[in-house]
Amino acid sequence: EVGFCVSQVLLCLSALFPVLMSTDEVKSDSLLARDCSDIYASEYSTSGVYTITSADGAVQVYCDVESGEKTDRGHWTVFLRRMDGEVNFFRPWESYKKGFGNKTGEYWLGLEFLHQLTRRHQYKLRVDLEDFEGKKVYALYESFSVDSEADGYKLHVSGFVNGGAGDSLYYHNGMMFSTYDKDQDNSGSNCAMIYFGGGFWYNKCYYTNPTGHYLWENDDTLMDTGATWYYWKNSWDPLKTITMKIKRVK
Ligand SMILES: *[C@@H]1O[C@H](CO)[C@@H](O)[C@H](O)[C@H]1NC(C)=O
Ligand SMILES: [Ca+2]
Repeated sequence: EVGFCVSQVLLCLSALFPVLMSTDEVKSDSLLARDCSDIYASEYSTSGVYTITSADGAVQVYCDVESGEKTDRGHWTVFLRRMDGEVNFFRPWESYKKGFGNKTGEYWLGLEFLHQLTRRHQYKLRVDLEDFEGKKVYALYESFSVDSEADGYKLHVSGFVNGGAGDSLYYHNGMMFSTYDKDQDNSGSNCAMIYFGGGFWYNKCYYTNPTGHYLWENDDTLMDTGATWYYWKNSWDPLKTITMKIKRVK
């Protein structure tokens, strides 16, 4: 039997691993769903931009090794970063699906990639916030996943742990994703349009709008449209930095 296998390697392999041999399955297999944890395994020790593999090929991403408690450091794959207003976030569905921006600065990683990662493994979510006085807080969610495009890239987030930021995402749990050209929110109008936001899991409309206008300090005229996280200070003040990052649990 062994001798037979040696001469018929492909046939034997396909009998042993039918899933791996089917090209359709390979494309969506977890083998191709990589994140910063895989980089970490091959020894990186500083935060920065790394190349990981996705179903669509190589993707650059910012890996964060600084966040988290001592026992919980590293491995964070950043999927949203706001820090200086250099990137325009008022973009259409296609952009939010595929990702855009500058991996050393502000960017959105892409909904399809988020879906491909979170459909195969369990992830947690961490949101880091900083205000213009340099104060920092965070919110942690023990579970985070994003449904397929056919299901509107619906958000599932639970297991809130308060790092001082309060829970602004509860209101967005179970919502589909919306952009100005794809209204899947619960509002009678179009949240992305009326607040000039980017794309988000808008409800009716939001308690956080991390893809909103980047505003330096508080400008009274535009205050309600900024990149904000309401439950930190019970205010709509814009924030200096917002990053959303995920980490594989298992
Ligand atoms: C990317 O963002 C960083 C930080 O804001 C900036 O220094 C750099 O010039 C940007 N690169 C490009 C190509 O825009
Ligand atoms: Ca609507």
